Amino acid sequence: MKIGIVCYPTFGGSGVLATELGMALADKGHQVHFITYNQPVRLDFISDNLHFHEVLLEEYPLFHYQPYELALSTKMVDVVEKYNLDVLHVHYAIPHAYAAYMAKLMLKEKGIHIKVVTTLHGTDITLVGSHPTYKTAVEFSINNSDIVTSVSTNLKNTTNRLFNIKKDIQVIYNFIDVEKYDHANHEECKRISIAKPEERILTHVSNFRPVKRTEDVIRIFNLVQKEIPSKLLMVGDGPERVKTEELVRQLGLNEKVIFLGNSSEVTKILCYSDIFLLPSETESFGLAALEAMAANTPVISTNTGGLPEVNIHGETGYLSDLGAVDDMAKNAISILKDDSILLEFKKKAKAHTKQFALENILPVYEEIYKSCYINV
Ligand code: GMT
Repeated sequence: MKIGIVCYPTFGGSGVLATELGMALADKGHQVHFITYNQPVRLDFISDNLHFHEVLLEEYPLFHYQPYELALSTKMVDVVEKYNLDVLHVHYAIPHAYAAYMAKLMLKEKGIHIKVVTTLHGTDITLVGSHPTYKTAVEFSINNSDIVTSVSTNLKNTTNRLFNIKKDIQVIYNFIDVEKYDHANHEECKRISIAKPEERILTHVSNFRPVKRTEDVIRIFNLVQKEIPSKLLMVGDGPERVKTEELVRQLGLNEKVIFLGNSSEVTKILCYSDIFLLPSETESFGLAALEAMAANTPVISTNTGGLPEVNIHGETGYLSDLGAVDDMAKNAISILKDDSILLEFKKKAKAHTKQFALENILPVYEEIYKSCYINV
């Protein structure tokens, strides 16, 4: 099939998932067209059946804000027409679902009937989408998508609670390529370059937005390192980074906390890790936690949003209430203090990821695309 994928091309989870999906579909012989304002960060190759179409914006003195939705829907129309696409799959409702609806209307005028699949990822519903500034348009674009999916049951329920949704939302969990992590663990894991043999390694990966509560990460680590010799790797970048680095200085942890910035080497970094910290205010799914588990890393997280669907309390890690820094530190210590306990959690974390394996989830998306194709 010929599939158009619209996403944010950044390090955020929705962009990562959309890119991995596109690459896996291309691998299976589908023709995939990414339509975004930059080449997606995880898109590491372009091939015969993997294309990237850049949405270009025109400067004009009258524009205080450039009309991205207009440029995006114009580009969608062009690409659907030129490459005869079968379906448009948009990730993150704002503004992608809205722009796709406009593209669909414009194409209809030309006698082309394209179906739109919208995948809800999280903050497009919880933090941004339900804000009065956007709510009406988000609700409209969800209700006017042909198929709507969400990445967890919790997100589906939240969407139905916050909006007046008139169609069924299908839950399709995020996925990972489990083998990619096995490979990194065996061949490229140079733990010794990060920590001394007796030190444990804790890791956090995010885009450092307030919702990630990166200062809680530091506070948890501060308590852990008092009991267990350890290092903390902070991967990613974003608005909270300066504040978080300041807290590290205040607590005298400069030697123990390493800020790595944005990285496309997350798989390699995770292979060093003994614990992954994710104390988010909310998390519709927590793809970063799933990636950590695939790399044999148990997760200490909050119990918010869809996290309990991914991280199993007492098995793949532990869940705590939002802001319960002491509890999260206590849980991390209970895993890290003993080699055999740590090994047991590592094994169970890895085993749990099998149900989120690419080969189980990809056919579900293919079925959805097929149903669009048949029902045009
Ligand atoms: O929060 C992020 O890291 C980025 C954000 C996005 O939309 O790019 O992530 C959301 O989508 C991910 C992929 O489905 C989920 O795993 C994240 O849990 C979700 N983030 C939140 O709900 C805060």
